[in-house]
Amino acid sequence: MERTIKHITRPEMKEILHVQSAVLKSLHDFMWNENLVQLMPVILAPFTDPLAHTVSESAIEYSGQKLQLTKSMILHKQLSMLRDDIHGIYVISPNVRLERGELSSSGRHLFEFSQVDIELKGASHTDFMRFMERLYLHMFSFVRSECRDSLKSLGREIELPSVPFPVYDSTELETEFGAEWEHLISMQETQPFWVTDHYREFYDKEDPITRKHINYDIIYPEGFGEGLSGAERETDYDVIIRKMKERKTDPTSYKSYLEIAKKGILRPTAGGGFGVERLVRYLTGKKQIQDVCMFPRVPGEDVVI
Ligand code: ASN
Repeated sequence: MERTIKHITRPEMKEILHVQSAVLKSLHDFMWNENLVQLMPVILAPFTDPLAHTVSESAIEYSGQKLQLTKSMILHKQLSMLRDDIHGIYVISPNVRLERGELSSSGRHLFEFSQVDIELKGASHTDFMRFMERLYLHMFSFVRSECRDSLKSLGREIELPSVPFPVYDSTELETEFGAEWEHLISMQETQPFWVTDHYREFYDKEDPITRKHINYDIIYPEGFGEGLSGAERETDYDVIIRKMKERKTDPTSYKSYLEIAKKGILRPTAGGGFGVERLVRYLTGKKQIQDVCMFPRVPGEDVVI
């Protein structure tokens, strides 16, 4: 218990929370100016993001229904776009991903974290990439000017990234750097950058001719690693079904999502989401993600409070 009390009361937590508050204030200001509306999160639903990697099952029984704990709001973002009168939305949602305990020492995994998820109607991947670069510049500038003292006491300087961010192709990086490409390129770079074309979940669009995945990540430099993932979305029912089969995604829990997709009314959108804690970790220069959370949920570790 002493360790927990020490963690909560450590002086730098105040400076870190100050930076986090500046990130969120500048986020909301930006979205307001861009005329995006904010959704409230859902934490329980019949379906959630299948994710591209395996995590332990997290679902509850309620009133005879099986409800999944949200892993990301991706499919709900997509469904909210059925409305004609909304051109873009964002949501800050808790994501529960019961990751393997071995990830406890990665410095960047939590089994519960907060994701800022964004979706833009009719946007292409490049529209969304430019949108995110403007948002990052806006947040970084605000943090730099409003959190001068906090950053100084944390010993961190933030450079404004140049735009457009550099773009790399994941296959080319793998050829050049091998399986550990993400970490190696992150160590080399000095500003956030994009990595495109990842084999992932069924909802990320695939180019029908080249079969390239029209998706992207933002990777932070200095070894901080992946911070955002997103894509243009698959809207064609037959393609969704084929991709679910290829990925061995059990369609059972996706029944209502698939019924809607079958009507052919899913809109072309592009979007993505970034982890709040990972962004704050990068901006404050902390090695361990638990250092930026008041109540960290570290994979495999006991939850004390
Ligand atoms: N937020 C991501 C997206 O919009 C999905 C995820 O977090 N897995 O594509």
